[in-house]
Amino acid sequence: MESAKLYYEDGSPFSRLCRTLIIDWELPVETIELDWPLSESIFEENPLGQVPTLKTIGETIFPTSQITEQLLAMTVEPLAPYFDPLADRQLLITILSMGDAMIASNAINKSGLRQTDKNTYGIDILERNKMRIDHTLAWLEKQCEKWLVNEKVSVCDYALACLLLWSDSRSPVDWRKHPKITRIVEELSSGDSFAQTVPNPWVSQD
Ligand SMILES: N[C@@H](CCC(=O)N[C@@H](CS)C(=O)NCC(=O)O)C(=O)O
Repeated sequence: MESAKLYYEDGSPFSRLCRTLIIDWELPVETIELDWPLSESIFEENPLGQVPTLKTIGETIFPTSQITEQLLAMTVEPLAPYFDPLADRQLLITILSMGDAMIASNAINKSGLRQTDKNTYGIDILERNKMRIDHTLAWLEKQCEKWLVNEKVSVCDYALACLLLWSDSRSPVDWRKHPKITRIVEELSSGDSFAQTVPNPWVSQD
């Protein structure tokens, strides 16, 4: 039977989350690396033109939150990281949305699109994204126990670690001022699935 395929890009933190889950949940999913910038053919798979994109028999799944739920559905027994979509969905989507803000600000900076004209929009987008990120991190730190969800490592911890490790090499965020978040990210970053998915700093730009 044809296996499911995950299209990913080496530097993408959203893709890294899916790749670590595939490794740690021991899933029969083939991972297919796409070059940066993504070719326009990705729009044939995903109308948003983004990775990660998961192709299973008869279905193409995105965005990342939906892919994590599909990957969970493919597991045969509960394995770390744990995930209860009903209970954890708001937390996961908030973390992933913070990631969207991080990626958007990085794209604005790297493509030279900083403000050059009068701002008639009412807010400074880069400043507002920075506030989103700072407030989300403070909110996460406040509700953190050992892990973001109780005493068990979850998909939310993995998502946060993928995004903050990405930020170190692309658009630095001062996340190390939060001790509980720092412990989570440092502990996860030394694990096998994170070691196997370290991006090449010289190849990908995103
Ligand atoms: N909200 C999306 C974000 C995915 C995303 O931003 N992917 C980036 C790579 S990190 C991408 O494919 N960018 C290519 C493009 O926008 O052209 C998700 O949750 O999957």
